[in-house]
Amino acid sequence: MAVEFKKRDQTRMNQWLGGNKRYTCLFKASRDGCNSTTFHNLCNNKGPTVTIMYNTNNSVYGAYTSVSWASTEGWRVDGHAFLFRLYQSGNWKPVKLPVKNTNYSTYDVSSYGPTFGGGHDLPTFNSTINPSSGYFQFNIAAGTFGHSYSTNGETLESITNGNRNMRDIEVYLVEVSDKPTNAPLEAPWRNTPQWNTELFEALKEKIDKYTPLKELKVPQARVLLIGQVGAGKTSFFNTINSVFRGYITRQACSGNAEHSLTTVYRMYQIRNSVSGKPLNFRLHDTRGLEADQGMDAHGMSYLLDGNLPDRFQFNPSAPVTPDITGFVAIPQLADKIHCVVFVIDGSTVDVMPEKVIEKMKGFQIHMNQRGIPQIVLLTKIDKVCEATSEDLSQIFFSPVVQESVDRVSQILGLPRSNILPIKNYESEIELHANVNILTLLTLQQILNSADDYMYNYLDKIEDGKLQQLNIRE
Ligand SMILES: Nc1nc2c(ncn2[C@@H]2O[C@H](COP(=O)(O)OP(=O)(O)O)[C@@H](O)[C@H]2O)c(=O)[nH]1
Ligand SMILES: [Mg+2]
Repeated sequence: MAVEFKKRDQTRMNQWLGGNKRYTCLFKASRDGCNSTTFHNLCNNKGPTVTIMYNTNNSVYGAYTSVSWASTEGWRVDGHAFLFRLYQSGNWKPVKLPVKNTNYSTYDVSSYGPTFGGGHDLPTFNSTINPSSGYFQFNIAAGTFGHSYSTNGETLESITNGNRNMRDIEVYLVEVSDKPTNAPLEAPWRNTPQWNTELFEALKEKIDKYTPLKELKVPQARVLLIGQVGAGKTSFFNTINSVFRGYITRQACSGNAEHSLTTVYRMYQIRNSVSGKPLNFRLHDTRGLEADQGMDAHGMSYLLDGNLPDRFQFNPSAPVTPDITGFVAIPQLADKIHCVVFVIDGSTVDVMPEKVIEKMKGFQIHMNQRGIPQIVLLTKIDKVCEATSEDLSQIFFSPVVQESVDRVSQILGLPRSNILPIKNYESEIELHANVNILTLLTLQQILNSADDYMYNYLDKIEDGKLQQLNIRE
């Protein structure tokens, strides 16, 4: 998890402080040095501040004081001060602990860093701490948690994991802002055509008529959906299916289960609602991308190469081998995966387990070797941004959504244009025009990527690097 005060955190801080604020970083230990003199030089007499600490367990917590730091060499009185936690071991668990003994809100002493409570409730450092192994080990011992601040059932352990190794400590100046931090942007962060019925009809018709490159004689583009259990893979298929059927369908079973409901490898078809004929792409829905369960790199290679049959039953305790029933020994280009779609729950991007990220990156190596384009679907975007949840057409004006997209692009090393935020149908019983449009815009991008793969394939054939034999006649 990155060490930064994110939009979501700022929104929560605004709620706690009551009103929109502007946050300016005055002190950052990793940049300025973890030194009490530097801290006071940079932060004294500036105004209200919020101190944020990031420990090596990915817990993020800190304190707010409305009183300026000033090296008064004593305790300060502040009835507005509070301690808080934002994340506990990487999980978003915000809690606010208001001051109860206001005489001891902060310990404002020149040889001390930002220190809170007479206990000290939340100790930090004095003098200088030099970083070792990439963190700062705080040198003030834990005092009496709950001395000056309410505990609200929390303990020092539940706030700090008893961990005093800090990746960073930051102090932000808090000022009143006339602009809400998550106010819609003036210009969209990504341009799309005007969302209206004409766009919807045009996209639907285009996808209805979609055919992969004729020269390659591939009847259907194959798109692999891969992601953690509950990310929204099956819902994405159901959403597309609903758009083309013209009503909400839950043909494929979706839902939150401890382990993937989808242990069977399915290659779903979407059909034209009038003719009933399948459209020229398939969505392959795989079991979850779990840290310990799910698929290994070997299984992934078979999947990408088209060796595994429809309805193949994954067994987490037995690796895939060519002995399995229905193994496609000599897959054709038509059987291979032409585009991979990582499906990521947009509302939990910040807390994606390191192991899952590693696993995805491991898979990416195999995809890159094969030249398979990769797209990321950021699902549940309605849970990320309230404005977007109320009106999906705000999605490209949302700074929160933009931030999530940037983040995922960084994590997976994919261009931002490959990261597509979406909202699936989940509890709706009726179609919505904007959900339909966003779904089709997204699907269009996916099919374009599958085409990119096929154009590259054609280039390779024409360069004589591949044998035409690989194409099913
Ligand atoms: N709010 C919201 N919920 C979603 C969205 N997509 C999926 N869900 C819900 O997330 C849960 C898991 O979805 P599912 O498609 O079964 O995930 P899978 O395991 O990746 O196939 C279900 O309860 C869905 O209703 C979305 O875009 N927004
Ligand atoms: Mg599923």
